[in-house]
Amino acid sequence: MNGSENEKIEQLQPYIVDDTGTKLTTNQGLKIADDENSLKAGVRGPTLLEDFHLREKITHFDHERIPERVVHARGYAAHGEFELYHSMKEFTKAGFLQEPGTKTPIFIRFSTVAGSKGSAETVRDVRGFAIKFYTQEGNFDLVGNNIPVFFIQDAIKFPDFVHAVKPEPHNEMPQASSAHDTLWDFVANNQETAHMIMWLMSDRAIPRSFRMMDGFGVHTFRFVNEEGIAKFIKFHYKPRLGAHSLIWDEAQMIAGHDPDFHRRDLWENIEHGNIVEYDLGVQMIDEKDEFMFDFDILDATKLWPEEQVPIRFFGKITLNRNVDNVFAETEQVAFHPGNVVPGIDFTNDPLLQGRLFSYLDTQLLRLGGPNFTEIPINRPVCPFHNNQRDGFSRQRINKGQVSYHKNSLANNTPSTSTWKEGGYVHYAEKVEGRVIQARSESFKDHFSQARLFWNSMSPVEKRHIRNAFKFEVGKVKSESVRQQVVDMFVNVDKALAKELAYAVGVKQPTGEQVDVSASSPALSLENTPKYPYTLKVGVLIGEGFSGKEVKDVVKSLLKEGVSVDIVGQHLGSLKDSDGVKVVVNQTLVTTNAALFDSLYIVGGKAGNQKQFDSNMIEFINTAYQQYKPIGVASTGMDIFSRSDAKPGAGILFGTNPNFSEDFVKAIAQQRFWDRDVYVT
Ligand code: HDE
Repeated sequence: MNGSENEKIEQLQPYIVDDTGTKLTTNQGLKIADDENSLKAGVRGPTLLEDFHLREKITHFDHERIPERVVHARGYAAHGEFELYHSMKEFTKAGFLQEPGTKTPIFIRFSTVAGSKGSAETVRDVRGFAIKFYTQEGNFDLVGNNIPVFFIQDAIKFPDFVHAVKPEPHNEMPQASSAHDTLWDFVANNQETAHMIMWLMSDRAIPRSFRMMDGFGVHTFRFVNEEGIAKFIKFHYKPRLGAHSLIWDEAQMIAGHDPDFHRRDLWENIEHGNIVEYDLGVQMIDEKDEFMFDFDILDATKLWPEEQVPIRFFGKITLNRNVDNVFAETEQVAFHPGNVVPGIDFTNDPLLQGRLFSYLDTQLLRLGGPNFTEIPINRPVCPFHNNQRDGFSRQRINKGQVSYHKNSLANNTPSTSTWKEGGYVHYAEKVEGRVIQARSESFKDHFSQARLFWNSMSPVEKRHIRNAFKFEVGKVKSESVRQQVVDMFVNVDKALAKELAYAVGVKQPTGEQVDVSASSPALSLENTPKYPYTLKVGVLIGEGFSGKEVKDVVKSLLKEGVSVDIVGQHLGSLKDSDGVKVVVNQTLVTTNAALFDSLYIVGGKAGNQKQFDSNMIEFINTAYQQYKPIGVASTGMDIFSRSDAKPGAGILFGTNPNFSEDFVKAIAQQRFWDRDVYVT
């Protein structure tokens, strides 16, 4: 077994088919003699109904598509494992959280929310971060996002929210974007959205990579231990590479140059054997402390500040294997927050409660009936037995006479299990009250945490949020909606709302911001860890380079795990005068500066010098405007001096004796914000 094999991968093996080197047959196994021509009465005559091969092939093709997910349609997944490093036995009975060292196979699907299945990946949106743990006690699904709060508080509003954010129904525009009238009309008229909108306007909504974003279970769940003692919990997953983001112009350029940017990044890194890791942890609150906070812990528009409730990390998530077939695995995987194991339970969060219905329901339509749990990617790795029978595409062949409980003919089996035997027993929460359709008073503060988030941002992050608001609300055609948004966000920050009012041409707001001065440093991406590992450098190179210089620099980048693309005027290889050869794997027209974290400008000669120089200057200008580090080799000085980039922080020259070391540090830093390139 290599490192990426586990019980789930083994379970999938009998279903994996390799058609290479085989004979072409029908689905009945009949060998095919002709796959080029349908059966006709005469070479130019009518096609015959008798042609079963034609009919089977076309019919199957006609039925290849299934409905895309109503939300989170655009997604990408990989296999991996979860390894427990601290026992959580004290808090939960969950079998996979008992013994340190226990490994559990996992499957993670990342997604955007609003866009269709074929939409670009670097759009401004929340990212889904759904994990299926194939535990020995059944599948546990942690169906989270990369933002810790949500737009609404009660599930009954989800269809309204989704209708508002999706493309507008009369003209189906815009695709995969919240920058339009209906979303902002919804926001202003449903002010529980305020906190989440602050996150959506922030850099969190344009992650650099699936490998570099936080994950959150969002809802408050429960851990319950063997003795039946419960704690409220919130799940957190943190990437070991730190959480990093794109900047808006870059994200927009990437959406055009490589709409598959995020999946390509994940797929390539796993293919290259690079380490993709996150730590999994929980925040915990004792049952007795339920009402100790100035927010309601059942309200999914609120987070628990880490400074108040620290995260206890207990295990490591690793992704290490790409799927064999995206449809069979990534598309057919069916997540459901209701898939839990003993020791993990729900709370009365009204958003969570609605999800417990929705996910099962949606799979029935999407996967065509109740047997979707038998699809290989969805099967648990532990045995499963019950009296459910039949339905479309049933795979199991259940033997015997009995398919009911209780029975005597099969000795009352399959039989139930007690809590001690691993049976799922719902937490015996005490409930009382009147049946009522209402929102708790404790859910009504929509602005304090929105302001807490704003207070926690660095000046650069605040600038990005202001710009995002100006872009998004600036796209809204209705002046009344623009005014309502300005009047709403004055509650969060007066200066922000005033600037927005000016930018979107509406009256200055008259309200006041809420009186909250607290901040939570953990919310700022400024404080995230920074490493050079797996960041991508484009080496812009022509003929006549200094072989030794380039070789040494590239070697030191590779040593730190930096990924390098050699970008020339044409594909093939280039040689310097000492015979050092480099193989060009991208050209200045197949790629773009936005797709790199950093550039190394080697410069040199090319067949069409004028074009080579002007393409290189465009690359340098773009990287410079996007605040990226740029390394300049001795042969690159001339072209660099002809660009708009100016020497300063994050610009490193090969003539400096510590160049390689400093360049690697600058790559890890990723951005050098003090360049005077933007005013807005
Ligand atoms: Fe989902 N959500 N959701 N959601 N959600 C779906 O299930 C729904 C919510 C999330 O990669 C759907 O299989 C309701 C919060 C992820 O396959 C659907 C409500 C969070 C994914 C559905 C929410 C999420 C989904 C669409 C409000 C973060 C993708 C297809 C009550 C904690 C999973 C499907 C994947 C997918 C319903 C709110 C995360 C329709 C009704 C909050 C990551 O069932």
